[in-house]
Order: sequence, then C-alpha cells, then structure tokens
Amino acid sequence: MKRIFSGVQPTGNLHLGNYLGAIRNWVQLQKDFDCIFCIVDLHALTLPQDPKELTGQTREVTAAYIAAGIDPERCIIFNQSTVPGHAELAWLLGCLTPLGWLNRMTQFKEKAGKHREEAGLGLYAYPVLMAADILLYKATHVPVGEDQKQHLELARDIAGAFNRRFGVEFFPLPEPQIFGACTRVMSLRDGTKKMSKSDTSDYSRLNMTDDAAAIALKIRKAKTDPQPLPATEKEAEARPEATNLLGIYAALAGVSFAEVIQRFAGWNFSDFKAELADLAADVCGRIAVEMKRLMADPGYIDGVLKRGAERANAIAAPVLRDVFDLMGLLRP
Ligand code: AQP
Repeated sequence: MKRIFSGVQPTGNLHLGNYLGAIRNWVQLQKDFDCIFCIVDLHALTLPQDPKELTGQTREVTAAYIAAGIDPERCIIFNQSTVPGHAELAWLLGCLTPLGWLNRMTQFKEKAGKHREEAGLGLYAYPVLMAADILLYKATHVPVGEDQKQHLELARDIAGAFNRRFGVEFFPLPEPQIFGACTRVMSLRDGTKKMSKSDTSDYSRLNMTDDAAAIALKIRKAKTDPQPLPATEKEAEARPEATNLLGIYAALAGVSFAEVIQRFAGWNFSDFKAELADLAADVCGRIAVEMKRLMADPGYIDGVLKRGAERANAIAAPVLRDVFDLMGLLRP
C-alpha cells in the first residue's frame, strides 16, 4: 500500500506558495494514495508562537485543506499534537540519531542564523520530529519541496539506522514524491526571496484568505523592472520579478512557463498584471470564500480534526507498540 504523509505548519497566513507548492498537489494525490495530511503544530513551536493565534491558525490551515479540495472523508486530516506518538517516536529516534547528522542540516543554520547559541533544542531536533511524523505511519511517499529534501534524506537515514540496529525491515525508507512542475513562488516584493508566512510585509504574499480586491492591489503593487516582459526563457533568467509573476501565471493557468512567455512577450507589466490579477482572483477567490465559510463554523473544523486524530491514532498506536517491543521497553 502506498501511503503519503505531509503537513503544513500553522505559523501564520497561508499563502499562494503553500497552495501551489504543496496543498494543490495533495488534492491530486488523494486519488491514488492513502493520504494523511497533518497540521504540524508541534513543529510550529520550534519558533515562538502566540497561543491564541496558534489555535486560530490551526483551524485556518484545516479550512484551507478542505477548501482547496482535500476530502476529509477520504484523507486523514488532524493536528500533530493530538497524536502523542509523534513526540514519543521522536524521542526514541532521537536516541539513535548521531549529532553529526543533525549538524549538517542547512535549515537549522538558516533559521538559527547568527544566534545559534540561543536557538532552541526543538529547532535543532526538528528533522527528527519530521522523521517520526513520517515513520509513525510507515508512510512510503512524502511530497517535498526543494527546501525539505535534506530532511527527507535524514528520515531515510534514521529509518535505515533503526532497521539495522534491531535487525528488522520494520520501517520502509520513504521516497520523495516529486511533481512534474515544481513550483517555487517568490515574494512579490523581492523575486529572489521565497514567498513566506513569516515575511513582515503583507504585500510580499497573496494570502489564501485574500479577496479579489486585495489580490488585485497586491499584484498591482508587486515589484517589477522597467523593461517590457521578456520574449524568451533565456531573457527571463536575469529578471527574477518577471520570472516570478510569469511563473505564478503559468501555475495558476495550468500551462507551461514557455507558453506564458510566448503569450505575453513584449507586453507592459501593467496590462499583464491586470490579466494575472483576474486569473488569481478567479482561482484563489473561490478558495478564500470557501475558507471563510468553513472558518465561520469552528465546531465543524474541530469535528474533522477530532475524527482525523482518532483515525491517525488507530494507525500509529500499533506501530509505536511494535517499536517499544523491538527496543525492549516493557509495557506491563
Ligand atoms: N514560496 C513557496 N513556494 C512553494 N512552496 C512553498 N512552501 C512554503 N513556501 C513556499 C511549501 O508549503 C509547505 C508547507 O510549508 P511549511 O508550513 O512547513 O512552511 P515553510 O516551508 O517553512 O514556509 P512558509 O510557509 O513560508 O512558512 P515560514 O515563513 O513560517 O517559514 C511545504 O511543502 C513548503 O515546501
């Protein structure tokens, strides 16, 4: 059986990057895989969070999954902290993970920056928790963006280390699930920086809850360069803002980057931006309306998460029991 595990952190405003780079792809996967989609609230705690906002954002991510087309009957949707096995397995796997492996993780270096000594243990151990998330369900495939490839590689190493240490083929080595057109959406204010929830400028991203007017305004204000739109892919290479906006258009329209370049070659930015705003408002506006409708009913969202947690626990508990047995931990 092929099983997918993936998640999003409830760390702020979900944006077009989260949708095009992750959630939209998951909607396709649910047809062919047994899918578990998590709201990884324990991962969110690796950086400081406001408790009230964390609760609201957890519901918002759940609403986004459903509004984007993930079926909560077919897939398991739950928040990580409701299944205790994630934290328990992370400890057990952490005891088998050499520090040298964690020291190589580039995301810790980027997020801790110059303040390495003040960074929390959780931020350092993040990739072990991610390995536990995947292995707790014996997931076989993990959809990953460029930024998570190294962590998935580590999860494979940890699974292999466990199997060798206890002489079993217990954990499958999870495979990356790659998508044909891998979409990396960049900031609307700086085409060299990825669009991010934690960017202080709201104009840097299209939030999944933005309405048509907000989308049009942000696209109108998006940074550009003074030249008309490029006529070739080669010409676009040195122009990050043009590349980003054209790439967003291609992803939203479901056509290739080359086709979009050809269609808008030589256009001025303001005319192109009007077309892009209409397209984005059409695709994202529909999701935003559905998200708002769902978020107005927190009882429904909590019900989805509760049922998801029960289903997730039913898979996780026997796996964890076997791990305890293999490691010699007595369960009297
Ligand atoms: N700009 C992006 N383009 C394409 N994909 C993206 N993802 C995030 N940003 C982009 C993908 O969304 C999924 C969930 O990501 P996450 O919740 O783990 O957050 P993140 O990767 O750390 O990025 P964010 O959303 O910008 O959050 P902050 O600001 O908190 O770091 C992942 O599959 C990710 O690849």
